[in-house]
Amino acid sequence: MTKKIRIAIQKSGRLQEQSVKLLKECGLSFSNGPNRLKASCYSFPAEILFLRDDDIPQYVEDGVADVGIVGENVYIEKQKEISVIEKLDFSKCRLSIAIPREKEYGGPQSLNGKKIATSYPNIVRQYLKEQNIEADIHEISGSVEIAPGIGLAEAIVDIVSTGSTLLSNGLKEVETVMKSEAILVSTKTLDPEIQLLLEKLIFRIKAVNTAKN
Ligand code: PRT
Ligand code: ZN
Repeated sequence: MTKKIRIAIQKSGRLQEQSVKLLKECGLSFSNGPNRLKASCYSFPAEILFLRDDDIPQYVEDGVADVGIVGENVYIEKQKEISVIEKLDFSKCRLSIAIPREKEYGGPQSLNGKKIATSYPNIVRQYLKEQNIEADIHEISGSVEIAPGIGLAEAIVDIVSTGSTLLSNGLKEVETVMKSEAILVSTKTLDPEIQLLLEKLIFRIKAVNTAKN
């Protein structure tokens, strides 16, 4: 029996639709009902695993999935021993610092001694270290944008796409910490048969993305 490459994608959320679309454009057909955890492909030796995006780096590091599609922001935050194979050109966003609109911004150094709320503590810690800033990181898992309004923090670091969430919460974007887009990640060492399947897949992804640009 030929081996199958196991591909982890987001179960539901902002990455889901385009991850499915990309794989389908690469000729991988599978059914993705709302309650499925995995699906077999009819047309390519692959199995699709549907997971929360936060769990994908761990599954790939453990080799439960051979490859996965995640946002670069999640890849960097999770600090797992996995390889970045390809940038995928969708789900583009940035991780930015924002402060209350009425406050004056005096550069990164003005964050010294402040409280920063974020769902990305590792990325923020690294940024503060590089900038030589001592600030207090307050980790929260959702609705980060409400933190300044309720007195939990003086600044936030969160994902920004159009900026409308910041605007409607009375915040302004003052600094970009990192840019992000969807990426394909893989296990560090792959079985040779799976490696060949991955190379086929990468070839198709490149062809699909070149045709678009
Ligand atoms: O359930 P699961 O854990 O799988 O999903 P999730 O809720 O953690 O993630 P999801 O689906 O919201 O986002 C998945 C990935 O999409 C992120 O990790 C980013 O790489 C990417 N992405 C792209 C975004 C956005 N754009 C985005 N706008 N992720 C989140 N947002 C949110 C942001 O948190 C903020 O609340 O949208 C709001 C800002 O958007 P604007 O347009 O108002 O600026
Ligand atoms: Zn998530």
